[in-house]
Amino acid sequence: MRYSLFTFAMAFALSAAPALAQEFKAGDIVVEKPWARATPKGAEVGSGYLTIQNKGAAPDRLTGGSADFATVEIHQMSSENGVSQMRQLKDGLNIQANGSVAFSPGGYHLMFTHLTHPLTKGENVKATLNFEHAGAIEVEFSVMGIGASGTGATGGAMKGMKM
Ligand SMILES: [Cu+2]
Repeated sequence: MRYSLFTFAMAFALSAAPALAQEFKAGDIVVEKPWARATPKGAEVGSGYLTIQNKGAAPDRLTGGSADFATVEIHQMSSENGVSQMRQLKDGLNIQANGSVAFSPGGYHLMFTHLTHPLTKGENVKATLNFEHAGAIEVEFSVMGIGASGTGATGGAMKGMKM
């Protein structure tokens, strides 16, 4: 009996973090842990998050992406005078030499517009990211709950609907 609670906690932690596709690489660029939020039925937009690492000695640039389930845009959410706003980064996003950029709710995100179907928790969806130097990288987003704030064990926590 003394291990039962521990076992339960472990099982819960594992179930709260569904199989995550971990790393996708091309050249000096490594894309880690892409995840997306599930979308409510009828929603036309969704959002995706990941971390991009540049292991090279020269800067690179994420210039855009594509997917068969949506149009992929690079967005930045920021807060000015307490008002959240987001804008599309039409010129892409610079990734410093030996640097990394984390996409997360409330900051950088990939915006999936013109969704052809809702994103359902537990599924994986594929997209291609294009880098100026590293080229195209096909990545797979793990779809987390609608209120998910990250890929950790607290992924199901409701933290508002920031994108
Ligand atoms: Cu956006």
